[in-house]
Formats: sequence, structure tokens, C-alpha cells
Amino acid sequence: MASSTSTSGPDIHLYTTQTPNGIKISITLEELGLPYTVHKIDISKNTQKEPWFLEINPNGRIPALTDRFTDGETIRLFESGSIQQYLVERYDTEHRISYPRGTREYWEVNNWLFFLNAGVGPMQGQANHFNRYAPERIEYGVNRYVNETRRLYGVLNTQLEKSTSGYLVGDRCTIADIAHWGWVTGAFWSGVNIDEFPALKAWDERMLQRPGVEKGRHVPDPHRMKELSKDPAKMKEHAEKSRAWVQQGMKADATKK
Ligand SMILES: N[C@@H](CCC(=O)N[C@@H](CS)C(=O)NCC(=O)O)C(=O)O
Repeated sequence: MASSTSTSGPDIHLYTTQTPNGIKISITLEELGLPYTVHKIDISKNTQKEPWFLEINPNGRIPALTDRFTDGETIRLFESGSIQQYLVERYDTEHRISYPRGTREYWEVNNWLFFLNAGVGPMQGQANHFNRYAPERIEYGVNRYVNETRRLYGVLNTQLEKSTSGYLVGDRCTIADIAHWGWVTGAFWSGVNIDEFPALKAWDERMLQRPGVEKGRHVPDPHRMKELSKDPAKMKEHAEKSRAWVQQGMKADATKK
């Protein structure tokens, strides 16, 4: 994971933490075999809101990435979908996890990438919030977001049932599969039972067999979702810790202009 020391070519820096959105990027980088330097951002201490970080991502969220652009200057990227598209457009010249621009499969990957970034991610994120981080249990909120996540999982399951390769689009694993994986593998955390979706469950396990997924999921810290799902005491502890900083962050955001 060491970055290049030359003055031309890539110089990728990933600003991240151990979350579904963060590991999309480390998995993408590992699948492409690209060298990169990891900067761990402690979101529980609001490092993502510090002025230097806002210069990279004005939205104050991880993941963010910088690289040496083709003009030799630094390019700053944020929004996980945008970062994934940048990485494959610039570096996946052999189309290992993407398709050539303009092909039918290219656009189909785009469909699923937007489906994740505008659907599964936000809905499941809110399911996590109401299920794990809210100070009180509000059944309406829990049901609204868990049911919507379940509905989206049903759409994914149907797509995978039809797939002959076992991946969302065409004959290979793409950035669309990678974008979904961190979320789907944490279904239990959001209150969704993955056993209801056999094709999606098989895909989750298939993805986990990929060396790039195995390596990238542990960036910047070990990925413990599978272990967590089997240990109710650890789940409680993890929820309590996260609840504290989520609530603190919300208060700070509410008073900011
Ligand atoms: N749409 C954004 C979502 C990014 C996001 O919500 N990141 C979370 C971690 S998964 C974060 O940085 N949270 C810190 C905060 O809320 O201040 C993306 O896809 O990159």
C-alpha cells in the first residue's frame, strides 16, 4: 500500500474509516492492484469536519481520495460512486472490474451504481440510524427504512437470480457489486434478514472469496461485521459507542450554518 515516490503517474491517497462507504474504495483499489496511501479518519472525533479535510471533501464525509492528475496537479475526489468511476475510467484499462465506456454493460453498471448510491446506501444508512443509533426507538422510522431496504434487496435478489455469472452485470464483478457489498454484508445490523434473499446471500459469500474484497475490507481497521453478527454483547457495545458520536455529530451539525 505504499504510494509512488516519482513525480509523474498516480499518487493515490485514500482518506477513510471502517464503514460500508469507506471499504468500497479500498476494495476497488485492491481489485485494481493499485498502490495507495491510507489516511485513517476518526469520524468519532469529527476529523472529517476539520478545515484541511473540507478542502478535499466540502461535504465533510469519508471516503475521499486525492491523486496526481494527468496534468501533474492534485485532483480531489469525494462521493464514493464518483471515486469508483474515476478509478476505473483512469486505471482499469483492461476492464477487470468495469466495461468499456459506451457499451451496453457500461450503462447497466451505471444503473446499479446509482441504485446503490441513491437507494440502498441512504435507505440502509437510515435503517441503521433508527435501528441502532437513535436515542429512542421510533417504530415508524424503523419500519419505514428497514422495509425500504428489504424491498431494494428484493430487487437485487431478482437481478442475481437471472445472472449467469453470479454478478450484477454481465460476465464479471464490477464496481457496482463492490459498492453494494459492504452494505449487504451488514444486513443484520440494519435489521434485515439476508436468509430471505438466497441469491443475494450466495453473492455475499461469493464476493467474500475474492482476494481484493478480502484485502480491501480490512482498511483501515479489521472488518468485523461477520463476527459482530454472532455476538449480541459486542453488538450492543458497538451500537452504544456509535450512538454517542452520531448524536454528538448531529448536535454540532444542527447549530452550524
Ligand atoms: N454519499 C456519500 C456518503 C458518505 C458518508 O455518509 N460517509 C459516512 C461514513 S459511511 C461519514 O463520513 N460519516 C461521518 C459524519 O456523518 O460526519 C458517499 O457515498 O461517499
